[in-house]
Amino acid sequence: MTETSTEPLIVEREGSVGILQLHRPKVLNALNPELMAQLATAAESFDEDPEIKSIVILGSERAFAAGADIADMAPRSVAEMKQRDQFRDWDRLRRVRTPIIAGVSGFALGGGCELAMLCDLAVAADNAKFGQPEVSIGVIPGAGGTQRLARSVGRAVAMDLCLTGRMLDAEEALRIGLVSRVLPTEGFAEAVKNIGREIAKQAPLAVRLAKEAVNAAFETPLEGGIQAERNLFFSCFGTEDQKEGMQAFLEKRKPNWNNC
Ligand code: CO8
Repeated sequence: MTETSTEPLIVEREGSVGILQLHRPKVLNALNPELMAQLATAAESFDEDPEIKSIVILGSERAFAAGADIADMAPRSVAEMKQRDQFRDWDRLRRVRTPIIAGVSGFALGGGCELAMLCDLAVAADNAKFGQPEVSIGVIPGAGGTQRLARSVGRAVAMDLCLTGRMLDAEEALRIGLVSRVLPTEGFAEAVKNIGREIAKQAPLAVRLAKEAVNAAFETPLEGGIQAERNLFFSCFGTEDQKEGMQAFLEKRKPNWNNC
């Protein structure tokens, strides 16, 4: 394992898994512009690296991220907020093609919850707490929270969370579909990396196409989404991995992936 940077972000790689650890411990990993810029740059560079097949974003045991940095935002005017265009880095992250897994331990509030939802998969430690408490500090979610919550957990729960600002625990997050798994806090980081390793074992190009196809469900009406999935499915038949994967199944052996 090689560490290439420290605060506000620790960037590591373990085999085919790129690991990005939010690291602003004094402020519960509050997301300031510097952290978001580094996160986007590191994720893009993993995305360009053919050896990296999945990316994991982690925080600390106490906090994934307690939201955007309130101290940084507090004095800003409308003009300053627009001028800074912080969402550019969120958009860069959204365009990464490699699957990104959010491993949420502790608080994932406001922008922290939005960051988890921006990832392709979110898994929670049993101590996780999610919420969109922006109304308690006079704003609303700004990094996609209202839209992604409404799409992933439905209007009723999205309204409940965004209007009351209440926190929900890991079990409730699992029940409503905000996360796909709840894992013990003990050994959590390793368990999340294992999910990354599981993804990394699959046919890499097919994984990226599957991500694109599932995302199409969020971005298009059903008819358009079905068409997008069909086109991506057909395109798999132009890859060596499709030939290898199916042949390996028929020959009862493990596949050797070539496409990345
Ligand atoms: N920003 C800056 N500092 C923070 C933040 C934050 N979001 N959250 C916690 N901190 C700091 C605290 O100020 C405190 O600092 P200090 O030790 O210097 O006083 C330290 O972290 C520890 O926090 P607490 O003492 O408050 O710890 P507690 O265990 O008592 O409470 C909580 C933990 C419940 C998480 C509490 O800290 C809290 O409520 N935090 C704020 C949560 C919040 O409101 N988040 C939403 C922010 S707004 C947002 O995310 C909008 C996103 C949209 C756009 C994003 C791009 C611009």
